[in-house]
Amino acid sequence: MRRDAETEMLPAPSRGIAAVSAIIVTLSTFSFPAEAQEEIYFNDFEGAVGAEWSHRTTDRTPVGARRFLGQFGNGSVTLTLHKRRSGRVSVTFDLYLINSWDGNNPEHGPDLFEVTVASNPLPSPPASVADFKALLESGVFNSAAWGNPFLLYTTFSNLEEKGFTQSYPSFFGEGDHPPGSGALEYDTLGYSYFGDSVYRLSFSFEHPAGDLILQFTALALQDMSDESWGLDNVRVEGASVPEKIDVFRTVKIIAPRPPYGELDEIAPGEEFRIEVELKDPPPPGTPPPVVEIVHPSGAAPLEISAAMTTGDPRIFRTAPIRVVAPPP
Ligand SMILES: [Ca+2]
Ligand SMILES: [Ca+2]
Ligand SMILES: [Ca+2]
Repeated sequence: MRRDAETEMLPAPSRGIAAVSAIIVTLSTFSFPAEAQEEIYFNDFEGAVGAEWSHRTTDRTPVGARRFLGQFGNGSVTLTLHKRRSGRVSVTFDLYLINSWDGNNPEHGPDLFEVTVASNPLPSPPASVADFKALLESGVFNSAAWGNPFLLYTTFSNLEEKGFTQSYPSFFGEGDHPPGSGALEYDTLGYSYFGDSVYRLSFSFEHPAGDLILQFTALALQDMSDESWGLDNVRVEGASVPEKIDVFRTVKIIAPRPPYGELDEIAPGEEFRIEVELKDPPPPGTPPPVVEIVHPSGAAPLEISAAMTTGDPRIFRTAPIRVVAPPP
């Protein structure tokens, strides 16, 4: 893939430099190859649980002795990760729903589970289930303008014995499905009070660089002995390569006589170089970018494509470019 470096030239000044009088280098479309995904985080909770989790309780399932994060009742558990690049994030995890989750049943439920991107929050998060439901019904909770912070807001039911329906795989308020709809496993973990279920949930969303905070929340549950939950096999993948570099530390024109900076005037016959310094090195194996300079008159007295190379992976510099006078 070719990397382009855009340049613009200012109109010729009045002081009589005939050809190229001033150059401003913007390099606004300098870009690297298509983004790849890499694993940012994985934990199956068979070993240690680190400080990235707000709660570090673990338990083992009665059948299979699978170790997982939990058990939890009402409230939130967060995972905080440092994300080096902006771009698409993919999250996959197994949700263990233990004992008598009642789904949409209005008497014993609704038994709600929510996943949000807490590092990209709503302007004013809902304070209660009722507020959240009002937000849901307003149709704005999933606004792209808010960065799609709500990945999941739904109910689950383990109560096929009583025919209690659940919202999943729809959002709460948008569906009424049989217990266990969409489950990876049903009644496999060995819990005796109306059983259990396992859902493998995957989400993908855009997120800026910086801390990524995923928040897992249960709402409106009965006691922990009645219904609880846990997490297992949590995997987070994120962009390993930026789609576009917009992190120039400096862009300058280097010529034999000072001073030279971002904006400069260069007379015919003079040589100059363009140097770009990035804040971060580009991915290994990335070919050098190309800078293009075209005279604004369209007469193309200075039409140059110059590869930029140096020994430092963060610094690109053109070979000397000679300014020539435009044709009469
Ligand atoms: Ca496990
Ligand atoms: Ca229950
Ligand atoms: Ca319940």
